[in-house]
Amino acid sequence: VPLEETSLPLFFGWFLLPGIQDKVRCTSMDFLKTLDTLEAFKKHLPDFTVEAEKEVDLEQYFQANGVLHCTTKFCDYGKAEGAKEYADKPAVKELYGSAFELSLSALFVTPRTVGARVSLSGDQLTLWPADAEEVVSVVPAAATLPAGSRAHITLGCAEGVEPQQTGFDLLEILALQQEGQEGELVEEMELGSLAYYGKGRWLLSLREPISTQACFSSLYG
Ligand code: 2AM
Repeated sequence: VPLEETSLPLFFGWFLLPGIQDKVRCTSMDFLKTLDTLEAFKKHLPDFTVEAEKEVDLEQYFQANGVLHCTTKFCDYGKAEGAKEYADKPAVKELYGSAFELSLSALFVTPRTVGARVSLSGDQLTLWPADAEEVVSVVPAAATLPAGSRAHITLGCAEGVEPQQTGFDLLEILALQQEGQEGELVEEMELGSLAYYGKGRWLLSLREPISTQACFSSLYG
């Protein structure tokens, strides 16, 4: 592999500081613990798992992986399209190593992933790649969503599921909302309102967004 390819990271993103990582993980665990005991969840269990189980332990179902972060640009060490252009952006160079406050506005669960939606501020959008929502082959309506719609933190994936799926799952839910489907309001929980979007897709809109400190950096892996 030529050196210029390895000089780019696996990805750029905001990495949550250690203390807040624990808080977000705990909030996510509490949510999963509550969700799988709800009658509404049990009713929709066949959408969620193909196996004819009566119950699913969501905390076991999803595997956590690595440091919590919100990917901005996946570079694949330079092999991904637009990687070099992104790394050369003035905002990326200037803000590399800076601290940010990310706002987590929702938690979502699907049969594949659990994640947190990140609502980016104007400043933060300067670090967002223009093509992040151009994934029409996976989520047809995604390209019509505003920039930053895909921003998320992967909190866990079901066995055999790649982390990039989390962003697709979020875009799918947002595309449904854009079409005017607000989801079926299932329950007012302490954290916020829980809505069901069919096919095992659940969205908890947080009453109080979770503000998380994060450092803009990159991972070489
Ligand atoms: P994630 O951002 O949804 O968690 C390393 O694999 C990181 O890069 C993960 O955080 C992963 O998903 C993200 N990632 C992997 N492949 C990607 C792709 N093709 N596009 C965008 N992000 C990707």
